[in-house]
Amino acid sequence: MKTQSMLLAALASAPAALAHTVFTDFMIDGMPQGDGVAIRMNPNAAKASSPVPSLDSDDMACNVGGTKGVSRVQPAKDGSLITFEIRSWPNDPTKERLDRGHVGPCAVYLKKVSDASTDTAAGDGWFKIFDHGYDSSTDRWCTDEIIDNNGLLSVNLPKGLEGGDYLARPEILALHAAKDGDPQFYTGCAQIFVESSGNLVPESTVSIPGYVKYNEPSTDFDIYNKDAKDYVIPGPKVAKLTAGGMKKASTVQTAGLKPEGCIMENANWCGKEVSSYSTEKGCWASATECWDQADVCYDEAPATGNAGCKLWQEKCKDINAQCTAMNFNGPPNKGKILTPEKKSIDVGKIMAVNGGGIVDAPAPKTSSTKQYEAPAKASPKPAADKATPAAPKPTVDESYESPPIVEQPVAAAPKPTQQPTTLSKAPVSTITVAPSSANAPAPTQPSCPEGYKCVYVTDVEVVTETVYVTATYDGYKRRHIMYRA
Ligand SMILES: [Cu+2]
Repeated sequence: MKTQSMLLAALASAPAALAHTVFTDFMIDGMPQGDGVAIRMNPNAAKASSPVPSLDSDDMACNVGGTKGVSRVQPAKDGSLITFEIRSWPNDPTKERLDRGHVGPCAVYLKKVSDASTDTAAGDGWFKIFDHGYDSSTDRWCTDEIIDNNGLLSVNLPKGLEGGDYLARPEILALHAAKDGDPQFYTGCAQIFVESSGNLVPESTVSIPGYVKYNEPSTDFDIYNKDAKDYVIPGPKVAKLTAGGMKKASTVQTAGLKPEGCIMENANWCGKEVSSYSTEKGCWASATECWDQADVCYDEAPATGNAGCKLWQEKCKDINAQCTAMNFNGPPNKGKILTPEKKSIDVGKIMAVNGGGIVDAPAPKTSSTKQYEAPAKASPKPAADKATPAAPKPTVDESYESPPIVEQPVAAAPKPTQQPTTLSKAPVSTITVAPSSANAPAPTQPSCPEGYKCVYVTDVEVVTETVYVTATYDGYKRRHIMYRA
């Protein structure tokens, strides 16, 4: 007993977190919604990238703390492409997305809710729209696909879904410690509003938690001694959809929109213009208004950071400077939107169209080394500024009819002629584009198609790396403004 408690104490004092991962943000049709915007994330920034602590807890639905929603709900179109982003360092997309030692399947679930910002998420109502495990033809797991796609997991919403609020839940299961009773689930939820006049609903749903348990073939699989091609993905099959929902002419989002007058965003926080002033007293009062909002911004900043708060702080400093210079006519740049403009990005490989599995899109041969460009939200001048949008914004081809959704994922793969234009328009790379960290090709490998760079990963290596995650304000010190009466 003593030994055990000593061990526990040692564990408790061990360095904070391993390099796991977390869903930090998402894109709709390639457009970044902003770090932490409309995303349910573990509110404990120091543990944000940890796997869900227990498969039996409500944390399985939308991650730790995920029974509580955030204020924003982002509009998506019928059949929109939703791209989830993972990061090992939640506030730094330039770093590793997921340690290569994490191998396993991934999936995306949806739940129709009446209010995505208040729904408690846990419980029945979830249905799967995509999953992918191991592909023996390429010897790659879903995690390999995500890692090699810059941490992006893209799936199309099934076309014709009943419109309204949904929680969209990506899931990664890392199996490296599954045989030791530690299947590591990574999840989170995006709060979306689907603008659709469709009436498709799932034929059946499952409860989360409950849909997967410990000591099942999917969660205690020994990746080191078993053949990966025998692996069975956890949870239900991709849901069959059936007509049966409320057919409405058109659904209009009424809640969760960006608040009026939001001139600066940091995750779900919004800065609003301060009161106009023309006197010394008014100037300092408005400065206080500004700093008070900054306080809230920093307090509410999720693990993705406080870049927006820092920009907001500059505004407050400008007001201070005005007051000090006895220029009592402001605020400066009144009403100017300070949120850096969001630009659509190339999301790379589209993982699934209506549950069809990884889509081998015909990549244009010229697009071989398209590198992901970080949204650079913290900087007012994104690196991609000069260019016309890096990727043509994927558009939904109205003539495309989604293939019938059937239980067998292979059968659901759309025929080449039926592929939606999202696949052919965007410069999608199917074959791995070598990231700088890629391993050298192993000696005996299948040949690489002409015009592509191929990277073969044959060894699964568990790398345990210790990193320190801190939730400090990063240089920010609370500013107390002397009110000069
Ligand atoms: Cu991990």
